[in-house]
Amino acid sequence: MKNYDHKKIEPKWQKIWDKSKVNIAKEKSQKKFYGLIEFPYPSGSGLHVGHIRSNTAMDIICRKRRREGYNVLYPIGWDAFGLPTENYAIKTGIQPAIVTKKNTGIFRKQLKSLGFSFDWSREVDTTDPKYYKWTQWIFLQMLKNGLAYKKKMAINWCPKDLIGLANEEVINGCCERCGTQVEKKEKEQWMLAITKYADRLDKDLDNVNFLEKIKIQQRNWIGRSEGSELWFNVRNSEEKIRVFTTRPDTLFGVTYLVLSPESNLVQKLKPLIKNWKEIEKYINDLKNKTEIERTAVDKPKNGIQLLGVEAKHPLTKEILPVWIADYVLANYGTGAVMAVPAHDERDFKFAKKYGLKIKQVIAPFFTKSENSQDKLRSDKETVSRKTAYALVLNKKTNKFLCLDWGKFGWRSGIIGGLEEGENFRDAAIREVKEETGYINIKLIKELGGEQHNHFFAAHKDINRYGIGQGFLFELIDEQKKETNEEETKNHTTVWIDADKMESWLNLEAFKYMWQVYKTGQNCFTGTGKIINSGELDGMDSEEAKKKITELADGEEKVTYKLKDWVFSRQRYWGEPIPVVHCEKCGIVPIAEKDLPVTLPKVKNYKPTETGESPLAAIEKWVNTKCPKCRGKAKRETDTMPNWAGSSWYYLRYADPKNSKEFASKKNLKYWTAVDWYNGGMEHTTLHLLYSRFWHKFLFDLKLVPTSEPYQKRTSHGMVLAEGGEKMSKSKGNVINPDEVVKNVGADTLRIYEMFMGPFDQSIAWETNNIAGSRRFLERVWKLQEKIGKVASTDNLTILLNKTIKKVSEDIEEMRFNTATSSLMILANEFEKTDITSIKDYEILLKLLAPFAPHITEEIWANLGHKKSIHLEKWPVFDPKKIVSEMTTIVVQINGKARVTFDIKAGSTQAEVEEKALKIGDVTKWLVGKQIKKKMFIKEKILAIITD
Ligand code: ANZ
Ligand code: ZN
Repeated sequence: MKNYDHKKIEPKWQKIWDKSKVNIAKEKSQKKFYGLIEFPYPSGSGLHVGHIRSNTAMDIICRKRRREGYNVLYPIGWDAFGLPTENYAIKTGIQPAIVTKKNTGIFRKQLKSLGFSFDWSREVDTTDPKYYKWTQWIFLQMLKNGLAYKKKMAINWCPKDLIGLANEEVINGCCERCGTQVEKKEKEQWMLAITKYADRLDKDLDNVNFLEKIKIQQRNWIGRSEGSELWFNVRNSEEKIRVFTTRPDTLFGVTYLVLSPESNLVQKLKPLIKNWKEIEKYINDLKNKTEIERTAVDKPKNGIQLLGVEAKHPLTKEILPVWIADYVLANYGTGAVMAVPAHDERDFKFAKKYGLKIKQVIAPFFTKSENSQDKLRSDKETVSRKTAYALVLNKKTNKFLCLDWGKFGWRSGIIGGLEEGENFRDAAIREVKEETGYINIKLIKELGGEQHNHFFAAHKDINRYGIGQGFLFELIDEQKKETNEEETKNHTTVWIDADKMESWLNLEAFKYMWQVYKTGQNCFTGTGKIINSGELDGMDSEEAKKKITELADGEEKVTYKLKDWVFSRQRYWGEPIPVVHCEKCGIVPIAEKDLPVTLPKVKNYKPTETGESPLAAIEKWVNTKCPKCRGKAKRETDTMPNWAGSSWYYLRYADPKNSKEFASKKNLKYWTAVDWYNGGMEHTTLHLLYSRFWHKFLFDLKLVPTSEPYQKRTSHGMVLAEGGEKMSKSKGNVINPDEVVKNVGADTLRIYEMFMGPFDQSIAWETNNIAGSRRFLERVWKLQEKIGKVASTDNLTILLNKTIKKVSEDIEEMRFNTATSSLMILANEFEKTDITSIKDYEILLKLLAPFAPHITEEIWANLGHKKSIHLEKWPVFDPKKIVSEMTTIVVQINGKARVTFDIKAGSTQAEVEEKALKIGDVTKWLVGKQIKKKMFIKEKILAIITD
């Protein structure tokens, strides 16, 4: 037999498949499957081994689907606009279109050498004017429908790349591409109103099958927030301060207001402000700080009071100071905050730092407990009582003084009711003395403010509503007096180690105080009962949200973190935005019949120093006629961001050559939505959101048949360089897939990348391990020598069926590594036999074919088959043949598990008993006893009861 020669086999079959058009998708009356991968950016460095990992994965899925009877579309194309190509053009003077053509040529050849079952007839290229004509057309529809607009705004400006960046392209205040510190620059920008779709982009995630982590990322990015808009009148002014709050229930706890330093209101209030010089300086100093620096949880917040400005509380009419502070952002909510330091951590820290008032208005409320005795009883009345709680620390021993309530089941600190005219603190001190005898204690601090507890008090036989407050004390010395028996009859005093307290305490009141003590946090951010809020006292805080909003004449509101999408770039290599600026008519869209607006050839690709696009310098192109009045007009010179073309490419695949529409209704109806889209986690927030937005817009225009583009979305981990770093040219650690294909073959590379580790995790490349994958394929090849027409053994039949099941399920769950390893195990077992049954071997080949399409096709042909293995039905397993051979029985004697043993699966009670009663560790429990009863649960338990 010939040796396994991948160099011959692989190109041979690639040619045959190409000719026979097996992977060309047609719109047929047959169930369809549309599998999608993120189309690559054809960079100058060629295909990355990471591309191969995700492409192979979807290739396997698509190949399996075809063999399950689906009509499959697995397309490929180029997301080819972008900075690296443009920067290369700047350096070399070579036109980006030419560079792109060269790079896509390289990518195409590389992808073809890997045997992916792409439908190459549907290739798309976002930089092809026939393609971007439709990108421009969709933009014009957005313009027509009020979703595209121009706005002067401070954009993120990279002083090195001379380009405006979207927020998402700024990483830790620096340019995503070059790492330079980003500056703010005012510029007229094209914007897309994605925020108009924010609610649907959030809500409709319920209806798609995306990985949970992907949904979470989308939701976080959209940042839906339900709350209320409330307002405060400014004294001696017509102005109002409007605030957005998620906690209107805390309105009575507002002790000051904070405006964003950039807020227009600050300018409007200038006449009232007495310290304007300082305010102005504060605002100017902030200009160089990024949003992230300003709002990061761990950064200290600072602010300054607007002296002379005072606001009126809408309900209490109290006068409140007004501040500006860095942590309040101009473009979120209303750009102003009502500060509630008792219930918001940021406000709390701020109030502590500047000595501002703190007023508690929500009491934590506990009514469930670990101790079932405390459950409220409907037959008992509720008696309300003020209660003091104390934790007493002995610093010498690091133990806390506690009470063990014996039969009542409580384990608490010191606890007791207030007497007539007494306050919480005095009651706490008195109770410590009376209940424990320790007389010399000092107050350290309050713990957590007012809290409410509703429970059944067994020692008094009533339901109790406790309004309590807790304190921390330290023992000054260990001097003690006699305690009164009446005071101590229900409990004993115990000292508990500090590190045992958390698990020892079982009263909610104390568990809460313990948390406050341990975390040092005196600000309660949860929900509970309203206090210190006039007529609303006693209400559930959740209920109070609506009520207070009404009382204060506010409005319920939903706010989103998502911002509108900055859609212009001042660069050459992007889709020209298809409008003109007419001296008379203003902004006028190009007529649809005149699309595409194509990119002119230029000599110099450098952005102009003003930051205009290089297009601005080409007068012949810029100067044009107004489509409306035929008068003089100038073309828009901004281009679209490289997220534009990728927002709809999956639609173009449905009908890539159409010159009348972006795709025909008929084809879109057939192929959309995409059944399964796999891509990187780095595209989960932006690309995924942008394309869902465009799709919904087109759906609203009735141009696509579904409201969501992708039914299912999964993600892959990256392939890292050896040692775990990112592969990069500068580090010289990039693996060239061409070398690997040449040396060991595409099939080996595919197997290696599937076997290297869990698909959703990033894995480091290890050249040494490739040999193992190659050896596996060689062994599969060698098995041809020992096949014959023999019957399979029972064991092999079981293993074969299990392998079919495993590989089938693993592919669906993207567990390609375990699928591959079970194929390896099967091949091992075949090697152990003298003659391998042809039938069994063929099943191995059929399962292996999606992973290693060339070698399996070659062997298949060697075996005499005329039709391609990739057209064979996907194997199905026989459920009867995969019952596991052995099962474990537990023998219980009088309710206690005594022995376990293994027996053939499916054994009867009689068979199990026979074996069990021969085991010494079973019979020893039965000596001299009468068996009264036996119970049997198949494949699990044999229970024996004796007298
Ligand atoms: C009063 C309050 C009391 C608040 C309380 C919270 C807790 P999310 O959930 O992220 O939407 N806020 C509102 N606008 C802001 C802005 N422009 N810059 C910074 N912070 C702003 O956050 C909403 C909360 O963030 C709002 O609710 C407001 O503080 C603050 F116990 O109002 B809250
Ligand atoms: Zn005009």
